[in-house]
Amino acid sequence: MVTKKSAARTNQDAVGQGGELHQFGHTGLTTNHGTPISDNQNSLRFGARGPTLLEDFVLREKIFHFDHERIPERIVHARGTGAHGYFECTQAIPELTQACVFQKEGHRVPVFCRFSTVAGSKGSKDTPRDVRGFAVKFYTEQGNWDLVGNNMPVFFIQDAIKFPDLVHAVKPEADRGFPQAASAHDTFWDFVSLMPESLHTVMWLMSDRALPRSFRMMQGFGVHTFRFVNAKGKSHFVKFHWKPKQGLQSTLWDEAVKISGADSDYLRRDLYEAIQSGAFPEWELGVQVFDQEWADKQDYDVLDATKLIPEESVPVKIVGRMVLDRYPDNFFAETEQVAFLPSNIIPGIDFTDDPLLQGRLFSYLDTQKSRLGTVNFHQIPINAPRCPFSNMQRDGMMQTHVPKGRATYEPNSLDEAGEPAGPRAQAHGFRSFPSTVDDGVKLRVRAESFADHYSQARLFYRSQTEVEQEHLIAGLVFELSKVQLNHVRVRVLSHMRVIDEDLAKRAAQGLGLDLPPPAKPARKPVDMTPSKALSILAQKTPVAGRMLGILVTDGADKGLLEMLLTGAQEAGVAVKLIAPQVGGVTLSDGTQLAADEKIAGAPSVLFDAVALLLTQEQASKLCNNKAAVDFVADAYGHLKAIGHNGAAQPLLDRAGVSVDKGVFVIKTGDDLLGKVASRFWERRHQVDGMA
Ligand code: HDD
Repeated sequence: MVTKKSAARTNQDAVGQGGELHQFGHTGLTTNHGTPISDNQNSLRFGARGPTLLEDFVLREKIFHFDHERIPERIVHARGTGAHGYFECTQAIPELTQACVFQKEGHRVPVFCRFSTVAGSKGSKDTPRDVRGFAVKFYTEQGNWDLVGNNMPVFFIQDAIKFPDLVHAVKPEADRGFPQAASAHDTFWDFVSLMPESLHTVMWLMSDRALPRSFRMMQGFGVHTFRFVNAKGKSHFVKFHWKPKQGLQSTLWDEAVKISGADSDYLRRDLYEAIQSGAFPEWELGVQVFDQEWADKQDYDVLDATKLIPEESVPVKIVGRMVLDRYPDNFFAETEQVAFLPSNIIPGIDFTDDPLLQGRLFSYLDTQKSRLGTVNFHQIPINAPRCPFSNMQRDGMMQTHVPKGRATYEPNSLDEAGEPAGPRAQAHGFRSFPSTVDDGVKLRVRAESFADHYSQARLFYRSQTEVEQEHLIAGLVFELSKVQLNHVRVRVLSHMRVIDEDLAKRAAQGLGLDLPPPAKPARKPVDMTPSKALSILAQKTPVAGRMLGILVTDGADKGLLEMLLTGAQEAGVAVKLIAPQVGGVTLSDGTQLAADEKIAGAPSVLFDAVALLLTQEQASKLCNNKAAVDFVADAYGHLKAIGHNGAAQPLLDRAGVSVDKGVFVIKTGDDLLGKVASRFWERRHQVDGMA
């Protein structure tokens, strides 16, 4: 439906910045060229049952535009979702950087943030085992700064020249076109096992980090080492970290598999619903700052993107916060057309010689031309800077600016004749940091300081809790069981032996294979001190932002339900009511209550914890409802809190639930709400295979 508002906006956008706008007040349906349309239901034909006429410009324009609605999807990170918000400086750091966003506490700039999976195509699911993209565009007064990161602090390769190989290896296999959005196949494991530099990131990929419960509950990392440069020209190295206020949380593998069947849009819906309900997700921005002297003392090279800097070695200093408070008005115009460029940088921040970063500086600009079709993609509203911008670049497809005058070159002296001379370079403009290079020899080589591929893979594994190690090994065993080439499995195991002998042994056991001899590392790994910051389960996680599923039937106790609803609201926990039918139920006092979902459409994998408010009669009836039995059995199997009203016991029995700390009769709202973010790990021994 075309509303007055959207019609007016179409006119405005068609003219764009700098153009003249002549509004004649169209408010109804028109063609793209403004001709009013009288009939949008019927094409123009000769007689009521006769042929359609070529003359029908309304039909032809409509179909022509429709035929071209799709643009090439991103080669990686095709499936994503985004939101608008703001970044606020909470700790000014002018001594470190002159970047305008960090000069004054309380200073805010708008941002657009896009989260994504990496390997899957645009129509794939939200919850595969995968790295997640975490890209933020800051619209600053000094131009756009894009921090194009991931939810893992390290990357698979050290040099951008290997990126096409990595992506080809993980994407669906070339001859058969599958598997979609999955690393569990021959070509991926073949490649990574031949490229030991990938092993550290492979550990992250096998861990719970690759199965985030929500985009709102994952960290973000700039990955590379960047530079801060202050007003005096002094430089420090910096790594960027996003830390979610919502805490960290992942799904279990069995849960992720079932979520992808129940709701392939799970993560994007989660973000949408949170923002629409006013529960705006928030992250702190932290920086790890260090200098060359410190960098020179490390066993690893800070320019190597397969390495992280443990927070215990260089603490993360919090300097700002990002709040996402507005979902886009239009998915295509904003989320799809947003173009992130690591080369979008502002004075006060600079690149380093990290060879992966250097390659990215080329790739993103290039890809936007192929995706968005024009060198003028920066004029699309979501990409345009919010500060004035002006230069001598001209023309090109889809030019929407209408610059005036003759000043299309520089230098010029047109001003001496009273004509506009156009923009000039600015004294305070961006200046690259005058870094020195090691030597002047032109070579295709990898620095010796990039040679250790195992120490940090070991650090990561050993920094995980026991439960997380179990998950990592299960992930590895699952993926290698999907690999069909035995020599590839064996090669992976040989690397695991170098990373950690116990890890290798348990993986080999899971696969039913003998342990091969260990791989021969180019450089002997060192034992680094385990880092708590690398574990998800070692962190505290709040209940606010979680989702409780309440299963209700006719006759459910209204008082108990109200207590839960009030408690949830106070705790910032979202609630969905699930009933045998979406039309709802009649509560104990006769009140009619509409449901959000029918049981079969809302399995418990979609919730962090569940409550069962049933009458005994209804509970017995639900014992014959497979979706209801699975609802309870899965919540139990996925180690979630199950609060119930006692009368639900027949259904609990039918689902094979035994009482433990996480299965209880609700007496106060806090009984359950305090446990919404918890998993009852000790239960995993009872439900082997699901957790
Ligand atoms: Fe990349 C997209 C993150 C290495 C080439 N990348 C893309 C996106 C994210 C990242 C989050 C999606 C942006 C969006 O939401 O639109 N990429 C990373 C990180 C890397 C990395 C954290 C390593 C530290 N990427 C990387 C390399 C290359 C690329 C080494 C090429 C040499 N990446 C691309 C790309 C994409 C992209 C092909 C696809 C769509 C796009 O750029 O806009 O150019």
